[in-house]
Amino acid sequence: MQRTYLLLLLCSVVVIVGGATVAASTSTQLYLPLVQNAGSAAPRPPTATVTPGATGTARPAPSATAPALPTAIRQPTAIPPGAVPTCSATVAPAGGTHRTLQAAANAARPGDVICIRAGTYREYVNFPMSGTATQPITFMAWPGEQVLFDGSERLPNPGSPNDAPDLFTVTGSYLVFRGLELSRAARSGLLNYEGNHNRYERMVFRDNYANGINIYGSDNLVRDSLAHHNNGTGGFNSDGFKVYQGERNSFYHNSAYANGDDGFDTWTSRNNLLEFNLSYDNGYGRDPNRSDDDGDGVGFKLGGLLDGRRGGLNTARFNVAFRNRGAGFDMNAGERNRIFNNTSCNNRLDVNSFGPGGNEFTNNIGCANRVNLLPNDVSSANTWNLGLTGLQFINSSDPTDANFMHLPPGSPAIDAGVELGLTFAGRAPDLGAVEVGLPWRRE
Ligand SMILES: [Ca+2]
Ligand SMILES: [Ca+2]
Ligand SMILES: [Ca+2]
Repeated sequence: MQRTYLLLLLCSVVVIVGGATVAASTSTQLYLPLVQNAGSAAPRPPTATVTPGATGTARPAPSATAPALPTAIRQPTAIPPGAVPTCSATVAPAGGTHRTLQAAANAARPGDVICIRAGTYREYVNFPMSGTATQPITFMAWPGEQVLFDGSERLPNPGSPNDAPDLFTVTGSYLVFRGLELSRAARSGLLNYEGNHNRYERMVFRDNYANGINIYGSDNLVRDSLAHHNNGTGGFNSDGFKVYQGERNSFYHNSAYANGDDGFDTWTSRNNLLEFNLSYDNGYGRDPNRSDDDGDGVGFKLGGLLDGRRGGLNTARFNVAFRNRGAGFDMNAGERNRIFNNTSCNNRLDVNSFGPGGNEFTNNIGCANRVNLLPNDVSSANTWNLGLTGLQFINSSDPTDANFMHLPPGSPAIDAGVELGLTFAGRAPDLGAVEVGLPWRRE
């Protein structure tokens, strides 16, 4: 009991940084909103320094070696070969309608479909144009072709990571991006800055210095996409899928792995929906022999507090967090999140909650039943409530296996959940992300 109290106390530490009250992990609080198109006068990160370990979640002890990370995952992203789309314009290195995506974007009008042929493109692209609700502008890879944007010709700025450009900067709304691979950016692969109602489908964000994709704005959707090895800044700001601020952004069927900080981090945004996502092996910086470049390593981080903006009211369901350096699910000073039917295994903690609380946890599997909850969190029908330990899975070691974290016949977690108004099979909902009798990543 005393131990629990001490943990809660530690996790509730609030630190004053530069006059602003901050209660969250160090990895994100130093990252301030940017003014776009500021040219050489790009804003600098705040000068305040924070001692690692002094804030928010207790950081795990440095690990001598990061786990061996997969370099490839079964590729869900490429657009399968098929019918040739009706294209308003084409982009191709050897010259379609345009040789650069920027030229095509500049000429695009609502309703246009810009088709991009195979190749490696070396351009940083701005998207200030907008479609409309009924006539979005689509930028898509040609079906069956690999379209790679490589940002390595511009260099990151290790001493001041925000003083570097993002590969794609999206300020427009009602845009659709499909099947594009964004890699090796000097900062993030894609910055959705104040753009709303944009859709990102079958994208790959990899090997970028900062985040894979970083969203400011509302009502955007990211689905069927990968974010991996975005790890240049370690704990500073290298998340796979990041929302900095905004509301009602949705993440479906995405996978995040081997990112330097967190797999998914909704920071100070609210009312986001995360469903059927996989997050594993996050929290290890680029150098496997150093731990001082490693981040928090949270699978799904659902809070954030900065300048009075508090994250929360997010819904996370049917997600899997596995083998992350930190907690599988961390409320990170967020409030009133709804955490339903998730699976958290082989993480430092299954769940970590601190802040004002009021979160709901229902039907979740925590393989170790190691959870830090607040007194006003509501927790029912989870493995830690039911005393279920030693759960078995058909596959519990390979996140790319089709049966990963699937319950075998006879598991005590089958039909052990309570009804939440969501689809289930059998007599009752199962515990965890994968309902026996239904595909995991269903619509
Ligand atoms: Ca983060
Ligand atoms: Ca490292
Ligand atoms: Ca069931």
